[in-house]
Amino acid sequence: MQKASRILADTALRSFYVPHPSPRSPRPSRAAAPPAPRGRTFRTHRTIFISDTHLGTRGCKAELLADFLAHNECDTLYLVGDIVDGWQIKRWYWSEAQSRVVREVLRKIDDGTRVIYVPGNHDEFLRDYIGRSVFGIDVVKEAVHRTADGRRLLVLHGDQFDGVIGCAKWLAHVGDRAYTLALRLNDGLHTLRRALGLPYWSLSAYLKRAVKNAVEYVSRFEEIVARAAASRGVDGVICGHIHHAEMRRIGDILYLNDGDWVESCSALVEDARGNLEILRWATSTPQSDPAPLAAHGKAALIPA
Ligand SMILES: [Mn+2]
Repeated sequence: MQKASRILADTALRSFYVPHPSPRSPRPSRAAAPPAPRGRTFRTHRTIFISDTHLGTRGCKAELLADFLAHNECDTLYLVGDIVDGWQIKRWYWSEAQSRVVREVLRKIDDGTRVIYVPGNHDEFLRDYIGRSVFGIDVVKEAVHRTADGRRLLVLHGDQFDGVIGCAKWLAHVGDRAYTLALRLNDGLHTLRRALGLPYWSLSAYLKRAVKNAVEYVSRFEEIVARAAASRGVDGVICGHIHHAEMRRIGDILYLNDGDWVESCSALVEDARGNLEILRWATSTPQSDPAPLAAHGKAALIPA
Protein backbone atom coordinates (compact mmCIF):
# COMPACT_ATOMS: atom_id res chain seq x y z
CA MET A 1 0.00 0.00 0.00
CA GLN A 2 2.72 2.41 1.03
CA LYS A 3 4.79 1.39 -1.97
CA ALA A 4 1.84 1.82 -4.31
CA SER A 5 1.14 5.32 -3.02
CA ARG A 6 4.80 6.21 -3.38
CA ILE A 7 4.80 5.06 -7.00
CA LEU A 8 1.69 7.13 -7.55
CA ALA A 9 3.32 10.17 -5.93
CA ASP A 10 6.52 9.69 -7.95
CA THR A 11 4.53 9.45 -11.16
CA ALA A 12 2.59 12.58 -10.26
CA LEU A 13 5.82 14.46 -9.53
CA ARG A 14 7.48 13.29 -12.71
CA SER A 15 4.55 14.50 -14.75
CA PHE A 16 5.16 17.99 -13.37
CA TYR A 17 8.89 17.81 -13.99
CA VAL A 18 9.18 18.65 -17.67
CA PRO A 19 12.83 19.23 -18.61
CA HIS A 20 13.20 22.52 -20.39
CA PRO A 21 16.30 24.51 -21.40
CA SER A 22 17.32 27.15 -18.81
CA PRO A 23 16.47 30.70 -19.87
CA ARG A 24 19.84 31.94 -18.71
CA SER A 25 22.83 30.81 -16.70
CA PRO A 26 23.73 33.59 -14.29
CA ARG A 27 26.93 32.15 -12.89
CA PRO A 28 29.53 30.01 -14.65
CA SER A 29 30.47 28.45 -11.27
CA ARG A 30 26.95 27.02 -10.85
CA ALA A 31 27.15 23.26 -10.25
CA ALA A 32 25.85 21.16 -13.13
CA ALA A 33 22.15 21.81 -12.65
CA PRO A 34 19.51 19.85 -14.51
CA PRO A 35 17.51 21.80 -17.06
CA ALA A 36 14.90 23.99 -15.43
CA PRO A 37 11.33 22.69 -15.48
CA ARG A 38 8.86 24.68 -17.54
CA GLY A 39 8.41 28.23 -16.35
CA ARG A 40 11.17 28.12 -13.73
CA THR A 41 13.03 31.36 -13.32
CA PHE A 42 15.97 32.29 -11.16
CA ARG A 43 14.94 34.09 -7.99
CA THR A 44 16.79 35.78 -5.18
CA HIS A 45 15.37 35.75 -1.67
CA ARG A 46 16.48 37.24 1.59
CA THR A 47 16.05 33.89 3.35
CA ILE A 48 15.22 30.31 2.40
CA PHE A 49 14.04 27.71 4.91
CA ILE A 50 14.00 24.01 3.99
CA SER A 51 13.72 20.87 6.09
CA ASP A 52 13.00 17.15 5.94
CA THR A 53 15.01 16.53 2.80
CA HIS A 54 16.00 13.06 4.12
CA LEU A 55 19.21 12.80 2.11
CA GLY A 56 20.49 9.25 2.20
CA THR A 57 17.08 7.72 1.52
CA ARG A 58 15.26 6.80 -1.67
CA GLY A 59 12.40 9.02 -0.61
CA CYS A 60 14.42 12.23 -1.06
CA LYS A 61 13.33 14.07 -4.20
CA ALA A 62 16.93 15.10 -4.81
CA GLU A 63 16.49 16.01 -8.49
CA LEU A 64 13.87 18.57 -7.62
CA LEU A 65 15.78 19.79 -4.57
CA ALA A 66 19.02 20.33 -6.50
CA ASP A 67 17.01 22.11 -9.17
CA PHE A 68 15.35 24.31 -6.52
CA LEU A 69 18.71 25.21 -4.96
CA ALA A 70 20.20 26.00 -8.36
CA HIS A 71 17.36 28.40 -9.18
CA ASN A 72 16.89 30.10 -5.80
CA GLU A 73 19.58 32.23 -4.18
CA CYS A 74 19.51 33.78 -0.71
CA ASP A 75 21.51 35.69 1.87
CA THR A 76 20.69 33.12 4.54
CA LEU A 77 19.72 29.47 4.16
CA TYR A 78 18.20 27.69 7.14
CA LEU A 79 18.34 23.89 7.14
CA VAL A 80 15.55 23.11 9.60
CA GLY A 81 16.33 19.48 10.46
CA ASP A 82 16.06 15.97 9.02
CA ILE A 83 18.35 17.08 6.21
CA VAL A 84 20.51 13.94 6.29
CA ASP A 85 18.76 10.80 7.44
CA GLY A 86 21.04 9.08 9.94
CA TRP A 87 18.34 6.52 10.80
CA GLN A 88 18.71 4.95 7.35
CA ILE A 89 22.41 4.24 7.75
CA LYS A 90 21.88 0.48 7.28
CA ARG A 91 19.85 1.06 4.13
CA TRP A 92 21.89 4.02 2.99
CA TYR A 93 21.01 5.24 -0.48
CA TRP A 94 22.97 7.90 -2.30
CA SER A 95 22.54 9.20 -5.82
CA GLU A 96 24.23 11.63 -8.16
CA ALA A 97 21.30 14.02 -7.59
CA GLN A 98 21.91 13.89 -3.82
CA SER A 99 25.57 14.78 -4.41
CA ARG A 100 24.33 17.67 -6.52
CA VAL A 101 22.23 18.89 -3.56
CA VAL A 102 25.34 18.95 -1.36
CA ARG A 103 27.34 20.73 -4.09
CA GLU A 104 24.62 23.35 -4.46
CA VAL A 105 24.68 24.10 -0.71
CA LEU A 106 28.50 24.34 -0.70
CA ARG A 107 28.39 26.53 -3.80
CA LYS A 108 25.99 28.87 -1.99
CA ILE A 109 28.44 29.13 0.93
CA ASP A 110 31.23 29.98 -1.54
CA ASP A 111 28.98 32.64 -3.04
CA GLY A 112 28.49 34.25 0.39
CA THR A 113 25.27 32.66 1.68
CA ARG A 114 25.18 32.08 5.42
CA VAL A 115 23.95 28.54 6.13
CA ILE A 116 22.41 27.74 9.52
CA TYR A 117 21.63 24.12 10.41
CA VAL A 118 19.10 23.27 13.13
CA PRO A 119 19.33 19.46 13.53
CA GLY A 120 16.16 17.37 13.75
CA ASN A 121 15.53 13.87 15.04
CA HIS A 122 16.76 11.99 11.95
CA ASP A 123 20.02 13.96 12.02
CA GLU A 124 20.35 14.19 15.79
CA PHE A 125 23.99 13.00 15.47
CA LEU A 126 24.69 16.60 14.40
CA ARG A 127 23.49 17.84 17.80
CA ASP A 128 27.02 16.94 19.00
CA TYR A 129 28.25 19.84 16.85
CA ILE A 130 25.90 22.50 18.20
CA GLY A 131 27.75 25.80 18.54
CA ARG A 132 30.32 24.82 15.93
CA SER A 133 30.83 25.64 12.29
CA VAL A 134 31.05 22.49 10.13
CA PHE A 135 32.15 22.97 6.48
CA GLY A 136 31.15 26.62 6.89
CA ILE A 137 27.68 25.66 8.15
CA ASP A 138 26.69 27.00 11.58
CA VAL A 139 25.08 24.23 13.64
CA VAL A 140 22.66 25.56 16.26
CA LYS A 141 20.05 24.04 18.58
CA GLU A 142 17.47 26.59 17.49
CA ALA A 143 17.50 30.12 16.15
CA VAL A 144 15.50 33.32 16.28
CA HIS A 145 15.26 34.75 12.80
CA ARG A 146 14.53 38.45 12.46
CA THR A 147 12.62 39.23 9.27
CA ALA A 148 13.32 42.31 7.15
CA ASP A 149 10.23 43.94 8.68
CA GLY A 150 11.43 43.24 12.20
CA ARG A 151 9.40 40.20 13.26
CA ARG A 152 11.09 37.63 15.47
CA LEU A 153 10.53 34.03 14.35
CA LEU A 154 11.67 31.05 16.38
CA VAL A 155 13.27 28.40 14.14
CA LEU A 156 13.23 24.80 15.36
CA HIS A 157 12.67 21.36 13.83
CA GLY A 158 9.68 20.33 15.96
CA ASP A 159 10.43 16.76 17.08
CA GLN A 160 10.80 17.98 20.68
CA PHE A 161 7.00 18.06 20.89
CA ASP A 162 6.39 14.44 19.80
CA GLY A 163 5.99 13.20 23.36
CA VAL A 164 3.11 15.52 24.19
CA ILE A 165 1.01 15.15 21.04
CA GLY A 166 -0.54 11.88 22.08
CA CYS A 167 -1.37 10.24 18.75
CA ALA A 168 0.79 8.15 16.49
CA LYS A 169 3.09 10.05 14.18
CA TRP A 170 3.18 7.43 11.42
CA LEU A 171 -0.51 8.07 10.83
CA ALA A 172 0.38 11.55 9.68
CA HIS A 173 2.11 9.98 6.72
CA VAL A 174 -1.07 8.36 5.47
CA GLY A 175 -2.03 11.26 3.31
CA ASP A 176 -5.04 12.06 1.19
CA ARG A 177 -3.19 10.65 -1.83
CA ALA A 178 -3.22 7.21 -0.24
CA TYR A 179 -6.90 7.66 0.45
CA THR A 180 -7.66 8.54 -3.18
CA LEU A 181 -5.81 5.44 -4.30
CA ALA A 182 -7.63 3.37 -1.71
CA LEU A 183 -10.98 4.46 -3.07
CA ARG A 184 -9.98 3.08 -6.44
CA LEU A 185 -8.58 -0.14 -5.02
CA ASN A 186 -11.57 -0.66 -2.76
CA ASP A 187 -13.95 -1.83 -5.49
CA GLY A 188 -11.45 -4.34 -6.85
CA LEU A 189 -10.72 -5.57 -3.35
CA HIS A 190 -14.43 -6.02 -2.67
CA THR A 191 -14.88 -8.11 -5.82
CA LEU A 192 -11.87 -10.22 -4.92
CA ARG A 193 -12.96 -10.80 -1.32
CA ARG A 194 -16.48 -11.77 -2.49
CA ALA A 195 -15.00 -14.23 -4.99
CA LEU A 196 -12.97 -15.75 -2.13
CA GLY A 197 -16.07 -15.91 0.07
CA LEU A 198 -14.72 -13.35 2.53
CA PRO A 199 -16.95 -10.78 4.25
CA TYR A 200 -16.97 -7.17 3.11
CA TRP A 201 -14.16 -5.11 4.54
CA SER A 202 -13.72 -1.52 3.56
CA LEU A 203 -10.18 -0.44 2.92
CA SER A 204 -11.36 3.11 2.35
CA ALA A 205 -13.20 3.21 5.69
CA TYR A 206 -10.05 1.95 7.37
CA LEU A 207 -7.96 4.62 5.69
CA LYS A 208 -10.54 7.29 6.35
CA ARG A 209 -10.06 6.67 10.07
CA ALA A 210 -6.29 6.82 9.60
CA VAL A 211 -6.51 10.08 7.65
CA LYS A 212 -8.80 11.61 10.26
CA ASN A 213 -6.23 10.67 12.89
CA ALA A 214 -3.48 12.20 10.72
CA VAL A 215 -5.39 15.48 10.47
CA GLU A 216 -5.81 15.47 14.24
CA TYR A 217 -2.08 14.85 14.65
CA VAL A 218 -1.18 17.75 12.36
CA SER A 219 -3.45 20.27 14.04
CA ARG A 220 -2.35 19.23 17.53
CA PHE A 221 1.28 19.55 16.50
CA GLU A 222 0.64 23.02 15.08
CA GLU A 223 -1.16 24.18 18.21
CA ILE A 224 1.50 22.84 20.58
CA VAL A 225 4.32 24.45 18.57
CA ALA A 226 2.44 27.77 18.45
CA ARG A 227 1.83 27.65 22.20
CA ALA A 228 5.55 27.02 22.84
CA ALA A 229 6.40 29.97 20.60
CA ALA A 230 3.91 32.21 22.43
CA SER A 231 5.56 31.36 25.75
CA ARG A 232 8.89 32.47 24.28
CA GLY A 233 7.54 35.89 23.39
CA VAL A 234 8.29 35.69 19.66
CA ASP A 235 6.03 36.77 16.78
CA GLY A 236 6.03 33.42 15.05
CA VAL A 237 7.60 30.02 14.62
CA ILE A 238 9.17 28.19 11.70
CA CYS A 239 9.42 24.42 11.88
CA GLY A 240 9.30 21.22 9.82
CA HIS A 241 9.09 17.60 11.03
CA ILE A 242 5.49 16.74 10.09
CA HIS A 243 5.94 17.06 6.31
CA HIS A 244 3.02 19.43 6.06
CA ALA A 245 3.76 22.91 4.69
CA GLU A 246 1.58 25.54 6.27
CA MET A 247 1.29 29.25 6.90
CA ARG A 248 -1.42 30.34 9.27
CA ARG A 249 -2.11 32.40 12.31
CA ILE A 250 -2.71 30.53 15.56
CA GLY A 251 -3.75 33.05 18.17
CA ASP A 252 -1.08 35.76 18.16
CA ILE A 253 1.49 33.46 16.59
CA LEU A 254 2.32 33.13 12.91
CA TYR A 255 2.79 29.39 12.43
CA LEU A 256 5.03 28.48 9.49
CA ASN A 257 6.02 25.01 8.36
CA ASP A 258 8.41 24.74 5.43
CA GLY A 259 7.17 21.25 4.45
CA ASP A 260 9.50 18.58 3.09
CA TRP A 261 11.34 17.17 0.08
CA VAL A 262 9.94 13.65 0.28
CA GLU A 263 6.37 14.38 -0.71
CA SER A 264 5.44 18.04 -1.18
CA CYS A 265 8.83 19.49 -2.30
CA SER A 266 8.20 22.78 -0.58
CA ALA A 267 10.26 25.61 0.88
CA LEU A 268 9.55 28.76 2.83
CA VAL A 269 11.10 31.94 1.44
CA GLU A 270 11.35 35.52 2.66
CA ASP A 271 11.85 38.46 0.31
CA ALA A 272 13.79 41.70 0.89
CA ARG A 273 10.74 43.34 2.50
CA GLY A 274 10.00 40.50 4.90
CA ASN A 275 7.13 38.92 2.95
CA LEU A 276 6.92 35.19 3.51
CA GLU A 277 5.79 32.65 0.93
CA ILE A 278 5.60 28.89 0.62
CA LEU A 279 7.06 27.65 -2.67
CA ARG A 280 5.98 24.26 -4.01
CA TRP A 281 8.69 23.31 -6.42
CA ALA A 282 6.97 20.32 -8.02
CA THR A 283 3.79 22.15 -8.91
CA SER A 284 5.01 25.75 -8.70
CA THR A 285 1.93 27.18 -7.00
CA PRO A 286 2.97 29.81 -4.48
CA GLN A 287 1.04 30.08 -1.23
CA SER A 288 1.49 33.48 0.31
CA ASP A 289 -1.77 34.46 1.96
CA PRO A 290 -2.32 32.90 5.37
CA ALA A 291 -5.99 33.86 5.60
CA PRO A 292 -7.64 31.39 3.17
CA LEU A 293 -5.39 28.56 4.36
CA ALA A 294 -6.71 28.82 7.88
CA ALA A 295 -10.23 28.57 6.52
CA HIS A 296 -10.00 25.41 4.44
CA GLY A 297 -6.41 24.16 4.55
CA LYS A 298 -6.91 21.02 6.57
CA ALA A 299 -10.63 20.55 6.19
CA ALA A 300 -9.98 19.48 2.59
CA LEU A 301 -7.98 16.52 3.93
CA ILE A 302 -10.95 14.91 5.63
CA PRO A 303 -12.83 12.83 3.09
CA ALA A 304 -16.57 13.22 3.24
MN1 LIG B 1 11.70 15.08 12.02
